[in-house]
Amino acid sequence: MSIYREHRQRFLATLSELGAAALIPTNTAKTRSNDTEYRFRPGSDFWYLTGFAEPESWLLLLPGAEGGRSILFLRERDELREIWDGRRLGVEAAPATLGVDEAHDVEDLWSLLPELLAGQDTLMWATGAEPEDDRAVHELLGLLRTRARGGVRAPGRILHPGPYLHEQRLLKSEGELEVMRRAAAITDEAHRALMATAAPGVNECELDALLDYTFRRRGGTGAAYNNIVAGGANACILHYVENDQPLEDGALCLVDAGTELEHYASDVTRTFPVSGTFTDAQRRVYEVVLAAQEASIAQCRPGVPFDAVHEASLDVLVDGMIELGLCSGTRAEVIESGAYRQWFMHRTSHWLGIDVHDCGAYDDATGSRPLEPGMVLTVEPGLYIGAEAADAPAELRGIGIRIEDDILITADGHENLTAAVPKSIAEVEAACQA
Ligand SMILES: [Mn+2]
Repeated sequence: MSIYREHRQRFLATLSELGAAALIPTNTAKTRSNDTEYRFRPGSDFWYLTGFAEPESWLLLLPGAEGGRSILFLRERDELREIWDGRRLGVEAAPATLGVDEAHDVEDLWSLLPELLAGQDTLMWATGAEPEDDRAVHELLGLLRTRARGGVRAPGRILHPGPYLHEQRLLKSEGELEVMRRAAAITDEAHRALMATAAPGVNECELDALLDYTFRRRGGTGAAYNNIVAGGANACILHYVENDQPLEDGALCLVDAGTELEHYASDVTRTFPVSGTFTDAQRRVYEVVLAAQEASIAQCRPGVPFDAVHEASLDVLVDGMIELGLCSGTRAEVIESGAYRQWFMHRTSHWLGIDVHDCGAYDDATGSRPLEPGMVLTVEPGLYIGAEAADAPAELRGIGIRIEDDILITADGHENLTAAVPKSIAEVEAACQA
């Protein structure tokens, strides 16, 4: 059984328990400019439940005693449109190909939905995502209510999928992890290629293009988010995406990039010396960030609160800031005052999955939620010392370093999905000279 069918059956079991129907559209096409569009990317909830990537598709799930029913709405085959816009699966082939119970032409969505939703008490619908779809769903519910005198019962409750579908997505299945491991392997190859290619005078854009080339050549759907290729002090701009400057001899290069494979993300950051060898100052900062990252990864096991992963990095980074002359006082004073934020201004982790910043709550009733087997999170501490940072020792100015891996929580600890990407100073220097 495909992983998507398995996801759908599990979610249908939840819906059947709740007595709720769920309506899940894919993404809408987004205009890039005038009459051209961005390459289509399916909606994450929709992809998770179908593995189907065509635009203009909707999934309706109905609860039921025998595991419920899945109904897909998709574009009908059309000889002329397919000549212009590409192949379509079509209504007839959809049930056998995707394992859904029924399929209909998406043109009939709004005329069939009233009948299909009549008698349902609860509709799971992600309000607030697409205003036009929101309006259509509310009009549909209004229409059903006008039929009350005819004995039609309209759903009286709308539930957001967050606590249900997004919690299911947070705990990865074996099938999903297999995809994420393959994505990690492609991302490893891409980072190695960059370390081997970078040299003084090579432009950031060449490395950016090499990332995309490696991702796509190996079967990825592209970058999971905009590549960051930041030479020297550009690394101190957290979301630097211009990627258009020549790399300078003696500088570092920070690369935050991961492939998307079958619409699952990987998310890796490495920082390496353009010339192939760290300077003494770069090495001292790198060792602090690496020790912080290792301390955080060591916290990754079931039962540990999500925030403890961040706090482990923060402790090591703050000690390092004091040692490097970036902050003064004790660790407790620097954390209390927030003075560390000048050099480390972001959090350490986020969930990872179909979305690079994946769904799932970070807190529960107890506060920061405990980690559980099947969760995947990034661990990405950094230190950013701007070129103009007057209160930093001169030799540290212009150094920005982040190190990021993708960590799966397992029953007895964790698995670093991206462990193969060179990370120690010796490994990074060897990869640069490869
Ligand atoms: Mn990240």
